[in-house]
Amino acid sequence: MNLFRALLAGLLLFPMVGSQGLPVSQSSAGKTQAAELPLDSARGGQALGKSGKQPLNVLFIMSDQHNARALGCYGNAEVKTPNLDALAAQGAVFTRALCQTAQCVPSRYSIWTGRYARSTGTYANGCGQNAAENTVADLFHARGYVCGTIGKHHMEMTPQNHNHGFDVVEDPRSPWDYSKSLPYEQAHPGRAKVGEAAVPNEKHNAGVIAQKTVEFLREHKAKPFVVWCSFHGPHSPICVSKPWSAWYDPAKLTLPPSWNHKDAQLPGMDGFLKKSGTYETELLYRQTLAYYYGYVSQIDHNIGLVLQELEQLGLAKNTIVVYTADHGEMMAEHGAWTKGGTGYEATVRVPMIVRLPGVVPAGTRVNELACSIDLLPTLLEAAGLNIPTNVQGRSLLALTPGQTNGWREYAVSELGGSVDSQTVTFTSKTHKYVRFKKGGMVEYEQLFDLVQDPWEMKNLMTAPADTNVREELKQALAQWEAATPTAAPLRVGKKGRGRAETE
Ligand SMILES: [Ca+2]
Repeated sequence: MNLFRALLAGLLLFPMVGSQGLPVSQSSAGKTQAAELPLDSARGGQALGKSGKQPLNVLFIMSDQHNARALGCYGNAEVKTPNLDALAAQGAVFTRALCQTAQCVPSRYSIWTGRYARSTGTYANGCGQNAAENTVADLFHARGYVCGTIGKHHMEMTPQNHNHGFDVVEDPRSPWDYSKSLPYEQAHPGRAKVGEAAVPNEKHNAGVIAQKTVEFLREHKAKPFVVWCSFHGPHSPICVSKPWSAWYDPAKLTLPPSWNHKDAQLPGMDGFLKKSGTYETELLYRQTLAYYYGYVSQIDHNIGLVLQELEQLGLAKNTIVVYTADHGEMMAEHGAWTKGGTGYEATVRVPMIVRLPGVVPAGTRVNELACSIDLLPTLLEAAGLNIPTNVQGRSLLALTPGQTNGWREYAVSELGGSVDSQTVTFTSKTHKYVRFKKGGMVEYEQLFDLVQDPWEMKNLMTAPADTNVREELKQALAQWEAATPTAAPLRVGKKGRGRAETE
């Protein structure tokens, strides 16, 4: 048994079994009714009172389009993220965390279900969701938890899917209405609007979501709860309130080394760059980076307010806190903003921080490949609940620094309307293979040595010296594809068809 699990076993009142997770209770054939689910542990919601222990709460904080390099705790000395840095110092930072789909809806659904897009059928924005899937809220709600989602969820919420198990659904403002309602300076022409917001933080979307989350905590502090606090930013429009709008001097910021490197052969690159906006000068990159950092800092401030409330209510010691993003942001890498359908680290790598008092030692840094689909089983194991057998991620509590316990060698991200037309990014600890498919045909490939070339500026696909690595990754990808259940796309709408049409 590793360190995290040993500490968790001491905290909980149930036996631990092996390194593959807790005993499972559910068939992969479909959703199990709540009544069929057995009690899991002394800490689970229905077992309240039997053990005398409080159940574990879940505070899941996420943002939209946060490049992992834009965080102090991930090594950036220019952006100011004191609250997330403090959270990281109190728990674990997963330095190599990858989302499974670099697009809103499929990535979020993968997080909620612990499953790949090709297995749920929610491949892209515009796809529906299969109500037979179990989401995080379905699973915790069945144990007596009150589950709330505050802010961006981007899902279909219907009577048929019981709001995916959420008792409370609040999305205070649509981000798109919000973008239209606020004037902003145009730092550059193009779709990705950038500038100073006309409203203070209290009326800014980020501030409103934090306040609503605080209100949820106050109202439900006596119950076991799961709250999803989900910010719309730093996704564009990059509209930043004072004072954060003026925190960063564009002239003093460091652009990523790849800002002037563009792969002209990359499929969809023209449309991608057009969508990013028009950046004729280095100054425009710098100005946009300054506002992006400002938006990250504004969100960090609001996360601080939520964490402060958790502390003041006496809930911090008994709440697992997670911070992540649905995907990254190009952030000037390869000349681009937003994300497009690429497999670059800027878009598929995400921040991932987990604080679990008494279980995850402060200051832990884990360099193994972590995935967004690992978060659901992590929450379930931490709370002492069963992990359904069809969950494809693994609890991160199996990891201890320096002790990998047979952890995965590869991580997969995919993006596109179907398995025949998508970008697949297949990452090992040292390399990355990216395959662009259209209509069942491979139209482009990339291979990067992430150790020698962390900014991905040298495509090694045709380098003779890297033949073995390339073939190893392609074979491993083929094995993964053969072993992973594939569902038909669920109603791919207009937005979900094209790689470049991402949100
Ligand atoms: Ca998104």
